[in-house]
Amino acid sequence: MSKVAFITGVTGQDGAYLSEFLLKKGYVVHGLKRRSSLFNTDRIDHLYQDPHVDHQNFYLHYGDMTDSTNLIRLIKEIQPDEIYNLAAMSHVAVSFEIPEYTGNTDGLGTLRILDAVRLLGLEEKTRIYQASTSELYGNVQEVPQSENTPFYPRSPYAVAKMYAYWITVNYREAYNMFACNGILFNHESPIRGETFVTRKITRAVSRIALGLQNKFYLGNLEAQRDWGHAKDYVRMMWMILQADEAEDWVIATGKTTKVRDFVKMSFAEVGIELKFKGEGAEEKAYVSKCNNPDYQLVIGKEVLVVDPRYFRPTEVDLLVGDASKAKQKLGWECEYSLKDLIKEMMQSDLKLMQKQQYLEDGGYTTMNYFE
Ligand code: NDP
Ligand code: GDR
Repeated sequence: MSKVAFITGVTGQDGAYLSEFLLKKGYVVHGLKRRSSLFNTDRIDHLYQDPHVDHQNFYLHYGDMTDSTNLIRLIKEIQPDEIYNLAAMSHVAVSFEIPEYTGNTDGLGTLRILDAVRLLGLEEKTRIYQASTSELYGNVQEVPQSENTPFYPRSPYAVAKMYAYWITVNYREAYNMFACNGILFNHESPIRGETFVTRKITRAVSRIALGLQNKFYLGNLEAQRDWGHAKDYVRMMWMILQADEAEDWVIATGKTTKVRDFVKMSFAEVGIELKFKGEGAEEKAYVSKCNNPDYQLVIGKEVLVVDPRYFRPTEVDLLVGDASKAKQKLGWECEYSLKDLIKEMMQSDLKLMQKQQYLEDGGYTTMNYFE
């Protein structure tokens, strides 16, 4: 019999990679999808199966993390062996704009999943993975951060995720449920949301190299993040639920990089060198060398400007994770380096931007570029 998984947040970056991973392992996968006015299934369209044919193993269900009765009904119908709770309002900066909604979805949403499993008497059958985050460390108390580092959340998102973390631990201890937190550090990919800093950078650098855009704007260039590849991280989500005991796990590469250096590395990937001038809100970056004959960039051209509108009311300055426990006990290793990740993201965005340009040149579409 195939195992059955229920993934909330199936339309997101991790939901898409995890669905693909579990389907390859022979799982039947059920995903929770919010109703939206557009399809919003781009990341999982390649997995879609016609519901009118037999032997379907990938199903989508309408639902929302703020709707308890919907979650209870779905879990009752699906009877999952494993639940991966990935759904969240996941943008830290946006959580300052919509803090109550973020608390409801990211914090109480997790309780709704746990309590549905308990109410339905599935405590012994269903294992639960909770998408916890390095944002819990916030104002860091220790470098690198491990499972034993104290939390100090610095955004409504992180505070909501802190509730989710502890309610997961509490349900494990109170009801003997197999419920685990994966404390994942930043992980990216070519299908990362366009407003997270890595994807914003690789999209903008691609457009600048192709001559489709002059410059772009970022906030804090000094922030340091431990960036990995989403494919390595979804594999670990699965490993966490196959472990002998329910525990909490840090997943990270152990290397940290400044936003500024991610920008440099992305430009370097297409043969462009940058020079930074000024400080803080005054900082700008210019082209200092262009080694790629395909790109006609003038030396001295301004390509990046710091815009304080992207600064956060409270920032997380330095994240770097210690994943020794996962490596030793579960044998997890990253397969991708940061350089591999940037190369893959740049190649993908260059192709995407060229495709959009062809369509626009042919009069088939208007290009939207949101920063
Ligand atoms: P995304 O933002 O790409 O995806 C979030 C998913 O949650 C989307 O499918 C979204 O649906 C869904 N969602 C949001 N609100 C609701 C709601 N109210 N009801 C139902 N579904 C909802 O995030 P990632 O894939 O990057 O991250 C997955 C999880 O891991 C998140 O919980 C995130 O907070 C956490 N995390 C992510 C890290 C990272 O670096 N990527 C690191 C650590 C933790 P829709 O498509 O309709 O918007
Ligand atoms: P983060 O990711 O907040 O770490 O949360 P994000 O990519 O948004 O920011 C990383 C760092 O870059 C700085 N930054 C900018 N960020 C954005 N988005 N846009 C900008 O223009 C910009 N300029 C500088 C930020 O200030 C920050 O320091 C991600 C999400 O996936 C969370 O859901 C997840 O929990 C954590 O990673 C781990």
